[in-house]
Amino acid sequence: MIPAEIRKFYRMAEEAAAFFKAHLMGRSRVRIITHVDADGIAAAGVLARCLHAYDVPFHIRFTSPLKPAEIMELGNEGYDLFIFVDQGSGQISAIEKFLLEKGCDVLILDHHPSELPKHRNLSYLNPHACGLNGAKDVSAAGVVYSLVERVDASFTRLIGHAITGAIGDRQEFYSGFAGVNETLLKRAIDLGLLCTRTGLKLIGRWLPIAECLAMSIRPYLHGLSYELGACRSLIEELKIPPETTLEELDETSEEKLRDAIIARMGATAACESFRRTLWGTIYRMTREVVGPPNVHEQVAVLDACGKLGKPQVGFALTVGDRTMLPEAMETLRTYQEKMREALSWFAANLTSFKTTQQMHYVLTSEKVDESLLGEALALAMESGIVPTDRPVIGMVEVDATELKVSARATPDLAMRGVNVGQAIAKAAKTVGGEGGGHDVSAAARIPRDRVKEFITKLDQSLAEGDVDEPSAASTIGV
Ligand SMILES: [Mn+2]
Repeated sequence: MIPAEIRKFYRMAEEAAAFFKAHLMGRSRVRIITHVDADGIAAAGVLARCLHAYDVPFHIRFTSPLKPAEIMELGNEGYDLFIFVDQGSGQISAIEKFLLEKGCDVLILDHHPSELPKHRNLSYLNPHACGLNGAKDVSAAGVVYSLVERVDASFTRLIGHAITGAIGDRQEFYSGFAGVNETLLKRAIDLGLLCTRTGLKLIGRWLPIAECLAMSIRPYLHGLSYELGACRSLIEELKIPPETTLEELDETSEEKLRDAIIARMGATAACESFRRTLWGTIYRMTREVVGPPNVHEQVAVLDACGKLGKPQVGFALTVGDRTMLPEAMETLRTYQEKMREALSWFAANLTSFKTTQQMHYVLTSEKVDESLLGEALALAMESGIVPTDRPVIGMVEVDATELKVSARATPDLAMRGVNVGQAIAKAAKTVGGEGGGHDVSAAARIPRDRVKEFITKLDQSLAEGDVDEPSAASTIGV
């Protein structure tokens, strides 16, 4: 029996699909604004394939959520339909003012929380409008997929991309997937479009094992990541022939290898998130995929493309363009290298972390790229490098006057009422900055000279727990 909230979500998907379909049949020109992360890119890919099938001209922009002035400019462009993907809910007042009131049609396909108004030119699909939680029940890729499969059943073949988006937004939990994601995964498996097995969740399962281990940043394997020699001797000790790949390894040998890795990790291995990040379900797409069929690896490629300012390269893969594959894989390597630098900085500078009642925080060096800070924190937590008993806050200098702040919390903490999005929004506002986000991930920009005040306020806000107002989705990439 499908829960009422999910049925309501699918009913709303029907309505949004009807609104969208009217534009597919006419002569509409479509403008898509999507987020520049794995979920936003995967979602845009699914949407683009649908528009392409109907010969609808469209233009895509990959960006963090638009500012009001940018939305005002959109209003001057001659498009018939504006589609906001993986954003838009938090920008609804500007959308109302600059697009809807001008008579433009707007479709919002998002999973960030917000109250959306009724307007005859507006249609939307958002899990929060159905009593679902956009941080865990469905991502933007799942939202877009749920719409296009109602436009035409032939798009069902794209269902695997919904899981890519969900994993990209870290919606795969110890217990598996929830809500809409769970129903999509089950269907994808039943249809044979996705297959699963249990094993090491590392990327590069098609490489010789030592190389695969040496490139791992998720999890970061202390003493093995970027230590090819150490990886080779580990493989030798286990008497695995050097050219063997993880894909070729039988189940028992893979378990032995897992145990050997864990034995190497010392205290880190006691961290549950480390073990869960290392070992578990691997998803493989069987169709409609260019590049690595392993969904975790696809996510890594899309993330890398997004973070390094090449979302169009990742997007090309999601729409099936093979020519971009070498550049995509090269981008992944560059990204891994930068992230490795950040993670080894965290591992070497644990004493720089300060602990308050409610959180751990650190002012990082310029070695940690501002745009990679949030993800680096998440990886450091998953890898057991930094403690996860309370939210972790990273801060890095953007320029002489501004600090970028990123915050991460585990789903466990969120279940206990921690909401870093709300807390950071409140604290940033107090010091004249700006911020927001989800319960487990958030970001802010604050004036550098008010950092002390910000820390105190953030600690206080986290202690207060749930605040009354819903936090607007951040306008800053979390
Ligand atoms: Mn998303």
